[in-house]
Amino acid sequence: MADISTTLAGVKLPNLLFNASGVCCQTEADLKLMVESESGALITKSATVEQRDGNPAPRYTPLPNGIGSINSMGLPNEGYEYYLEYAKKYDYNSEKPLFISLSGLSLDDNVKMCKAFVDAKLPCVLEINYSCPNVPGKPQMGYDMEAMEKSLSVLAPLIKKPFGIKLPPYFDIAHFDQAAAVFNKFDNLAFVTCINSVGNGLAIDFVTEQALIKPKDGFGGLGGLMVLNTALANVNAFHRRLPGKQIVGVGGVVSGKEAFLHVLAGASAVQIGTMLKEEGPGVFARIAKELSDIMVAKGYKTLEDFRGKVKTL
Ligand code: RRO
Repeated sequence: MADISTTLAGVKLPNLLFNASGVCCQTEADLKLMVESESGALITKSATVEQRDGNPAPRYTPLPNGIGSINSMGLPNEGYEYYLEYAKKYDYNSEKPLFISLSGLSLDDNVKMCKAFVDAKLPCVLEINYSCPNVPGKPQMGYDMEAMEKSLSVLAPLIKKPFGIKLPPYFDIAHFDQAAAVFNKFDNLAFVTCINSVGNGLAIDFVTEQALIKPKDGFGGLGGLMVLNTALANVNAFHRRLPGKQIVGVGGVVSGKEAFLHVLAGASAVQIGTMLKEEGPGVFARIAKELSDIMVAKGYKTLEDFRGKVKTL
């Protein structure tokens, strides 16, 4: 085996792979499956102050030919106190770090939730979700640079220790520049997670001529293989623009090969969403082995040997 361990936000992970928030992480039963898997860490479902049922079903479906998935879950979660209690009980000696995703519906909500976690003085790491595409009437904050800066200027000093943010995909070089200029103002913003699903796609069944999911007239976030290249571009764009910060790559990882490409683009850890949902927690052992085999074949001993070293023409 090659060494696929990594460090994220100052915390050691035995391997770089974990779940993308939203998959296999809403309930204690889901989180138990993550603990028992060969992932290198685990992250909880994005939490709001109050419990939410989310949008009506069908609200997730894989798309034909392995191209990916569409979802409009609508932030179903058990409420932040549930995840706080879980974090208080968590066995931090397990060598599998715990990340907590928070997605307040307002800055006040994020302040309230962050304060509760800070006051609990736990070794878990916060990832603030600025990019849920699926709450009707709530635009993604990641596309509003001023709102993001205002939010970070309140949350970063409150959290004090290293934390991360989950970003939507950006599609314009000017937007990479603007977002990076904001993020570089906050020293304890330790990592950015790129990318959340590509928002507001539409999948239609050819035969029935019907949208595949029910919420929002069928509009939902796209994930899986079809977003790989958008994800790699976002990982690399922020790797180049955020010196001293880390990137968590997510999007399009179906095998060791895509995990390898995320690290080449600059990722320090890699999350898996659609493929975890489709294959189950056994995906981590498979992809870890495939990545290790690729590294051995290429003569790389550690992730540092090739992280961010994509060659340009
Ligand atoms: O729950 C969701 O609908 C959801 C969230 Br919060 C998110 O951040 N990304 C996504 O694709 N779905």
